[in-house]
Amino acid sequence: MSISMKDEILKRILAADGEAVSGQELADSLGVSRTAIWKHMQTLQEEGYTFETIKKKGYVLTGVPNSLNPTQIELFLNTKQFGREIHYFDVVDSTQTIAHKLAQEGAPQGTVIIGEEQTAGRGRMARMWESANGTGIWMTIIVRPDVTPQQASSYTLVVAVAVTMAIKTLYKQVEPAIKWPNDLLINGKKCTGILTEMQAEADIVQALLVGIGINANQVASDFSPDIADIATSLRLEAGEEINRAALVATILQYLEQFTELYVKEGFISIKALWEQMSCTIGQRIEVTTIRERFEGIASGITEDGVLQLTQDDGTIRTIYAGDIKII
Ligand code: BT5
Repeated sequence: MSISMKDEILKRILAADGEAVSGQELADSLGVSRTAIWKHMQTLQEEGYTFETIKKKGYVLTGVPNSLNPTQIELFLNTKQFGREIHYFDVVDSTQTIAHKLAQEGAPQGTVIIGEEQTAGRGRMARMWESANGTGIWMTIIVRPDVTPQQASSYTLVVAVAVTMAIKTLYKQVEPAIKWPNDLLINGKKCTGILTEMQAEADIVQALLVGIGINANQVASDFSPDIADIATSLRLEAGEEINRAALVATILQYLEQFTELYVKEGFISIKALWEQMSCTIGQRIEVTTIRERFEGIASGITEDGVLQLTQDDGTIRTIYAGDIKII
C-alpha cells in the first residue's frame, strides 16, 4: 500500500524509539523541504501525537494518541497477509459497505477497513450496531477462503475464537465467552459482535466480509439507554485503557493463523477450542429463527459448526442460523 509522506515521517519517528530525529535528515532522506516536514509535524500534533523539540537534535516523540491509524497497527503487526492493506477512515456509514465495494474491485485477502466512527453500523438482520467515535474497534476484514458457501457458514465461529484468543492474550484478567453464533460476552454482557457477509457465485465463495465490532474504551455512561443493560467494554472489564492498535494486530494474527487451519482441515480443527471458549453448550436456551421459537438444551456443536439442540422429548434439532437466549 502506498504510504503518505506524513505516515512515513511518523514511522521513522516511532522507529527511533525515543531518540531524537533531525528535521533536516528527514527532509534530505525524503527529498522534501524542512517546511514540508514542519507542516506534517503540525498535522501529527493535531492528530494527538506529542513531540519535544530538542535544539540541534530534532524531534522526540513524547506521546501517541490511542488511534487506529495504520502506522500504529503496523508497529504490532506480525502477519503475512492480514492487515497488510488497511483503509482507515474517521467516519463511515458502515465498514461493511466499503468492504463490499473493495471486494468487488478485487481487494486481496486480508484487506482491512476501519472506521473511528460508524453512522450506520449494522448487526445481523438489519439491526443497528452502536459505533461511537474513537472508543471501539469497528472493522471489516476481507477474507477469500477456498471453501464452499455451505462450509463458510461456520467461519463466524472461527472469527469468534480468534478474537477471544487475542483478548485473552493481551488482557489475562478478562474471560470472554462465546455465545453462539456471533457474540462475545464478558460477565454475561456483550462486548463484541461479529457479522459475516458473503459474496458468492454458485459453489464458489468470492469473499467473506467479516465485520467485527468491539467495545474497547467505553465507560458505562457512553452506552445509549437501548444497550446500557446488555453491553460492556473491555476497559470496564479489564480495568485499564485498551490499546486498540495492539488488539487489532493481535486479532489479525490469530485470524490469519486460524483461517489457514480452517481452509486446510475444516472447522473440526478449531472445534475443541470453540467448545472450551463457549458459554452455550450445556445450557438451556431459547432459539428464535425467522420462522419459529423453541427451547431445549444446547447439547453440542457438529464438525461443521452447526448447533445441536436436545428438546425435552429427547429429539435433536440442528440449528444453522438464529438467535439464542440462555434461560
Ligand atoms: C452483531 O449483530 O452483533 C454484529 C455486529 C457487527 C458490528 C460490526 S462493526 C464493523 C462492521 N461494520 C458494521 O456495520 N457492522 C460490523 P447482532 O447479533 O444482530 O446484534 C445486534 C444487537 O446488539 C442490537 O440489536 C443491540 O441489541 C446490540 N448492540 C448494538 N450495538 C452494540 C454495542 N456497541 N455493544 C453491545 N451490544 C450492542
